[in-house]
Amino acid sequence: MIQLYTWVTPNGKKVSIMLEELGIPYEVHAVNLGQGDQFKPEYLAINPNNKIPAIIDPDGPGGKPFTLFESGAILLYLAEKSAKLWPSDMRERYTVIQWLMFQMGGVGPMFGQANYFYRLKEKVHYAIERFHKEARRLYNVLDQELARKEYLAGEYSIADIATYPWVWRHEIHQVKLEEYPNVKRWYETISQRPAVKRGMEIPKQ
Ligand SMILES: N[C@@H](CCC(=O)N[C@@H](CS)C(=O)NCC(=O)O)C(=O)O
Repeated sequence: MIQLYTWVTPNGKKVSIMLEELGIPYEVHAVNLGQGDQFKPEYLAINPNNKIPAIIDPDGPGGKPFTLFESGAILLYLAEKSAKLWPSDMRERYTVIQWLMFQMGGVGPMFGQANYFYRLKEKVHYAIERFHKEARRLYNVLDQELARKEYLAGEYSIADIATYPWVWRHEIHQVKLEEYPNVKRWYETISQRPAVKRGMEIPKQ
């Protein structure tokens, strides 16, 4: 069974949503970031970058166990291995990868910084303004794209799975979805998916 190392944060929820969408059985290991579990030697042996998520697939390539960290790499691996949510057409596949990279390089880091500075007790106004502005710019890009398409890459894909849990945090980075009606429609549609509902509950606390 796939072993999933995760916590209650957006990057972890991407992988539990994906495993639920694929219907792959998995065992959850809660890595309590607040208590510093990510720095324990046994976890660093799985992810030397001391972050969640990570997986161990006992039936990896060549039938041997495979350890993988970085949520984008895990989504790509699970999609390719299962041949689901993984377009066979090269143009479609790279459109999915493009929006996945947009999430990994933009949405995740920028929304993450905005969340951090909004929650910090000592308010650093320059940082709040910078990351809030960048988050809003990214919401605008998403909104324009979703005005033309139901999902980021056309069909529902790992790009949506990667982006959804970050938009789920919109209240923390103080963005009103009403200002981005296409993102709101997309967010509400994805929220209705049974696999997404189940994946968002992981890890159970
Ligand atoms: N690029 C990484 C980012 C992972 C990441 O930032 N994880 C956060 C939680 S969402 C974490 O584990 N932070 C713990 C720490 O930095 O000590 C990925 O997508 O997997």
